[in-house]
Amino acid sequence: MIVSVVRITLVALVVAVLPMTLAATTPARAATHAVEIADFAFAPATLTITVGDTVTWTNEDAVAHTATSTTGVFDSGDLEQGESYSVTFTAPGTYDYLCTPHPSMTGRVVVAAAAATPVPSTPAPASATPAPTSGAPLPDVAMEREAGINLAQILGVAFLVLGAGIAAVRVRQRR
Ligand SMILES: [Cu+2]
Repeated sequence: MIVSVVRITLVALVVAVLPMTLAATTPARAATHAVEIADFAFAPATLTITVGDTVTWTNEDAVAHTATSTTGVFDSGDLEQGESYSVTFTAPGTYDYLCTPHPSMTGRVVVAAAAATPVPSTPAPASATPAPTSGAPLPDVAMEREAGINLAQILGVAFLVLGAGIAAVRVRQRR
């Protein structure tokens, strides 16, 4: 009986602590996003990423293409078939680009601010840097993590109460 109570308590502790550990060890990491240049088009034409992420363009066509920022932020130069070009975006905003030899080929990278590290607020004219409107996924992720930790805490307290109850019953049975 004593052994089984100890076992139940240990299992309860492991079950309660595990979600906390998992929640704590999943930090936001910089990602790399691929844009394919094929059939005279960028795919995806619009890409939404987070500050610190990298975009890699790869030309699949037999003719040379470029990924050239319309505001001079980046320029791949001619990419022959199979060649790639990467840019890491360190500031939020909307980055339009095109292919210099074929200006009808256009694309856009929308860089959203990171959720964990707030970007220093440098107030700029709204017209100069159109702010990305699709910032919804970031708060969702943060809320999920908070919910996970809360659930773990609730579980932990529940198991502690359960353990105390079992101990109290056992003490009574002894008397
Ligand atoms: Cu082109």
